[in-house]
Amino acid sequence: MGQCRRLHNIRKSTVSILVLILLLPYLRHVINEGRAKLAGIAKDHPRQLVTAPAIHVKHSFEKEQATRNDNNVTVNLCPIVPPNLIGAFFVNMEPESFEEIQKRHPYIKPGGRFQPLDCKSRHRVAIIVPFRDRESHLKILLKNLLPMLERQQLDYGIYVVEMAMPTTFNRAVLMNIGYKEALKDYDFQCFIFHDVDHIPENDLNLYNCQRSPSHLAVSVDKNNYKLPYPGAFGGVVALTKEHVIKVNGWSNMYFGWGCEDDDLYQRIHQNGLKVSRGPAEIGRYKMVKHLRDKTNQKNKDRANLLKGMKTRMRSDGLNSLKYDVLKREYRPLFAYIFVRIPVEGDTKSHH
Ligand code: UDH
Ligand code: MN
Repeated sequence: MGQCRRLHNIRKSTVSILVLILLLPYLRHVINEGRAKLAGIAKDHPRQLVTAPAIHVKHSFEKEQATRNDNNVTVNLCPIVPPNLIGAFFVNMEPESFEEIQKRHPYIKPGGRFQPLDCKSRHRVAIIVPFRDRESHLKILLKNLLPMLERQQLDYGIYVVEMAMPTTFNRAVLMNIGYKEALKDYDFQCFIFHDVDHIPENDLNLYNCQRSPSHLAVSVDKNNYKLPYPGAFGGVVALTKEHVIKVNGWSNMYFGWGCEDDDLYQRIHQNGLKVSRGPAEIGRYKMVKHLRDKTNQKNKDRANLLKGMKTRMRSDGLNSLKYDVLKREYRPLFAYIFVRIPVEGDTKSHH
């Protein structure tokens, strides 16, 4: 009897273990969903807005006053919290022609300039996009970004800065050029330096500037929505005009891939500023999948350049920027600036 009972128990436990093993994937799924819900992230269905907009709201340093728009009609300053934000939105990764995108945004002016119609924006923002041979990425970006910028009630302009071939790509120098060229058009106060392949997923990620420079691309799908390292400053960052001036812009010396963003991060800290970051569930991006570009190979010198950044930062940056503008066009959805930059990287490599 005792033996039978033991046998029965063994059978019973074998059965429950089997059942457990079979259920394991399902249980894991339930736990993950629970976790995701807690974090405000759900995977395959529309994500609900669980975080109040107030978290990421930034101060306005301007006086609240009625003013006049283009048609000379008095309008009020836009509300501090834009009223039409929707939080997480579905990203559409299919490229679409610029003409189709333009049709949905009839209020955008040549050069990709926009202002809210019924109120005066609190933020004059230039979005600087470093670019070479990524037209499909640009289409995906604009398609998803423009509606979000409008909902955020920004007074914005988009600057696509392309580097002429065959020089090795230099992302940072294009950022500096975008900054300078944008200021020739308008008194922008805030600069969003934006990789063309980073597609935002949440409109609570406000494209404006705060007292501190901020890292906006906090969680990117290619990094499993995790910050790759604590000092990461890649993808999309926001700096005021004053911040850019204070740090002498970006270094011009990083030809090829890597470390130019870390250099800027260190410039910020060397100049007594700090980087701020919003919550990961808001600073979410999808990166368009791509291979390494032939003219943007890993920069073998990047670690050394970064090591010497402190001694160079006062002389290498906005104040040493050299470039020729080959084309400057106010296209319907963005200002296009085509530039050639002197190839210090190449001349150096001859020695
Ligand atoms: N960019 C261009 N054209 C280029 C190179 C870079 O437009 O030829 C710009 C673009 O805005 C891009 C940014 O520079 O988003 C950063 O470059 P990247 O996207 O090449 O950098 P990332 O770190 O990729 O994403 C590095 C190569 C990864 C290869 C992965 C293979 N699985
Ligand atoms: Mn990329």
